[in-house]
Amino acid sequence: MSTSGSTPLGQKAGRILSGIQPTGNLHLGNYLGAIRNWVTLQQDYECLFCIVDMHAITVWQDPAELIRTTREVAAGMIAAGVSPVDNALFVQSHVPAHAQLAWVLNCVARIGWLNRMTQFKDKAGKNRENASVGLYVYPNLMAADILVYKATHVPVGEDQKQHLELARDIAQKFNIDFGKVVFPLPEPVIRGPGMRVMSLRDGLKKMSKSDESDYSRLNMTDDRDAIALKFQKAKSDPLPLPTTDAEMEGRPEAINLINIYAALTDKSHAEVLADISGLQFSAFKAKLTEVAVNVLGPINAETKRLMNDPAEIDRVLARGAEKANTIAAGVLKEVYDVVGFLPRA
Ligand code: AQP
Repeated sequence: MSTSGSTPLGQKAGRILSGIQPTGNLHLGNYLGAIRNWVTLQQDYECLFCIVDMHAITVWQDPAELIRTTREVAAGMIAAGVSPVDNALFVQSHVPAHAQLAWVLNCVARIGWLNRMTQFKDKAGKNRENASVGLYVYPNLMAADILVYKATHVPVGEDQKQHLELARDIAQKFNIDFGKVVFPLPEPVIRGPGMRVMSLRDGLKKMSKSDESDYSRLNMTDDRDAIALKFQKAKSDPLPLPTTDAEMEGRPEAINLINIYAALTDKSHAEVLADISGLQFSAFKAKLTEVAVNVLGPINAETKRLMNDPAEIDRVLARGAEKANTIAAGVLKEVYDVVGFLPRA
């Protein structure tokens, strides 16, 4: 939790908001696709990292489990290098202004805009009529998460680009409707490889906390045996390992394992293909296990250590919420004034 190496606040490149759902155990996809980049971004940006429990309940969550995973996500982020001292690390429901601004934004966003959101269509599936209203307006809450801090930058993966576009549209409409530039238009920020980690059971599906099969993902709390077993069982194909990019075509499972190896070792595809040339899948999977254990082992140990003291995690999150609330309450007040809500006497 040292502050050394980071840029002093006044000279930061901007303000970042990013979030993660406590819908289950953190997994390798969350780490390589998001958290690892946050650790880099925190050096140059003022960062607010939010554990978005209000987003999580847009689909059913067991209440006791939600409390456990909220703490565990916080512990995992800290163990992976996110500083709760330099940044605000907090729980979304601890800062009421998210929900309060979301209501105002519900009245700014248009139904037609939400109807175009592909993630709602994917998540609601065929049973659309039975999806929660919260799932439908999720993008408006996400816009509120960002705009309540006047964040200038948002790290986004491919799947969140459309939601960030919507947040920009809502910000712009609000500024125009009320004739005042209240919100800056948040920009996407992409650092690092920005990779998408796929399921270990299906190379065409993303690795996900809510996948029914635990064998589909590497949890950040998995020990060496679990990691080895999951890679052993990971789907591959009957062909020899590819030796060129061309040979990877049409082989999603092989590509996924090679991408994971490249990301964990910070190597290029060409370097990885040279490293694994001539190996059987089984030998490659043993190598993968070693590199994954090297990266995840220390994070796993630190997460467990932090989880032994839940009261300390709660204190850290309370301090984060205090920092976040100081900014959010000011922005909400400005919004309420602009909208014409009578100030409380
Ligand atoms: N498989 C992935 N590869 C790369 N990045 C990923 N992220 C998630 N899965 C992968 C990134 O992690 C950040 C936090 O994600 P999230 O928890 O807010 O939501 P999600 O993307 O919906 O993650 P999950 O695991 O798939 O959760 P569930 O199963 O609950 O929907 C985001 O930056 C995300 O891009």
